[in-house]
Amino acid sequence: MNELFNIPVINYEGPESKNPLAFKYYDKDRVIGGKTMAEHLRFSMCYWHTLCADGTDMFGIGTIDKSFGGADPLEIYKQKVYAGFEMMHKLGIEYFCFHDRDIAPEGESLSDFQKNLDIIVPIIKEQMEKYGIKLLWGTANCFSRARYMHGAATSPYADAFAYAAAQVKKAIDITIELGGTGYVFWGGREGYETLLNTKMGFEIDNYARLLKMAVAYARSKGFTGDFFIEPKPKEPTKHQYDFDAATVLGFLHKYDLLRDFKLNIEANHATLAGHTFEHELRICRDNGILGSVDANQGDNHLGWDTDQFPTNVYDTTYAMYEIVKAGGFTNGGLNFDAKTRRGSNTIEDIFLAHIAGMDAFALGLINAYKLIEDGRIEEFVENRYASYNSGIGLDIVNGTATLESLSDYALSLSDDVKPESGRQEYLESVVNSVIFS
Ligand code: XUL
Ligand code: CO
Repeated sequence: MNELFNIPVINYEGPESKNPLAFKYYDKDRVIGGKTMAEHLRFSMCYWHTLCADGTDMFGIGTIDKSFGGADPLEIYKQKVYAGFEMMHKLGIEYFCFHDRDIAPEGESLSDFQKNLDIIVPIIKEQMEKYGIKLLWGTANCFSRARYMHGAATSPYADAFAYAAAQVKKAIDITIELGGTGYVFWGGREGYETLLNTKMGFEIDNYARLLKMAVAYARSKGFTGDFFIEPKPKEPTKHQYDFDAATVLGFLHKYDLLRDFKLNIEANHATLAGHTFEHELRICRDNGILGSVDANQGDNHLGWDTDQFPTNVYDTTYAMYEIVKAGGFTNGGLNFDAKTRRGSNTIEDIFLAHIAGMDAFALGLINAYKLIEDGRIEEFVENRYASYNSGIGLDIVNGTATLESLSDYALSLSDDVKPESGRQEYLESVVNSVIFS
């Protein structure tokens, strides 16, 4: 089959290169901390933004044609497969992620949709084998259609729940068929607008019911990968049930789902929740629930999910610091849940955007290791908590201290407590001196 894009395979040329179609920092075989960059970063292309989103927004129609030469719906989705695999191959991206609705036309009914999926999935499989590209995770889109306007698993209408279950079942089948190592739940419409019409507790119980059914089904079919929940606040409902990592952690505890679920942290979702990307990753690291990452960035001046390609190197540095400290990815990776701006409307822009994102994360990885090797940040943090290594602090940590013993201790202090400076500005300057050395 002829190539669709007149764009070469993208190679590493180093920081001095001025070639837009080359990596400046992402050198896939470079070994850092015992693993290659490719093994650390596990880049993934997202099907929906890359192969489906055409720049449509609420003020205007699309600005880029994503039919890739196809004429009728099935033909268009076949062409998307070829386009996607050519892009991944040329960019050296080894993984991809999809929603059911991204990969095949929905047709007129659920059974139409499933037939269409059965036509497209073998083509995807053949391309995966041809290029050695793997599936990171699959998911079902249970949020776009009107049937889900009040939620899917959290809909007041049992038929919507059942319809979502059918989609999830099929998406799990496809994920298993394609050897995916993860299955994602992003609670698109799982939330509410007003308590005046909502049984919140019942809806959340139902959400857990669907997740348990999904786990039981997938495990019975031999799926050994991870399930991921992707937290997000605000969009599209006013109160999203999976608001942020800490909220999801509480949910997983309550419904005893921690054996099967980890989190998929998206940078722009973190910022919408009023957190930094690294804060959400730290919650995961501290609780052993880091699963995967949707790599993108938001805009400080805008309050919505802009899904931009990540280029802010401070963000990628702090993120990679957390990811490396958490032990790196097992079944997850860095999925570019990101789209080019509406005005960046060429195929070349899509390549340039991925190059920018991959280079930004390569720099983040390099910087994270520099910070770890430098050791000053970690040493400072360790020393800051040193009072818990002995004496009364150790008693607190050991559990031997009581409220009474601590009260006696505090009363015996001859002077007031004198905490030391947190030296934030100094630490920020250390980061700069390490990064730019
Ligand atoms: C929406 C979002 C989704 C999930 C998968 O904000 O991030 O695309 O990643 O459903
Ligand atoms: Co996402």
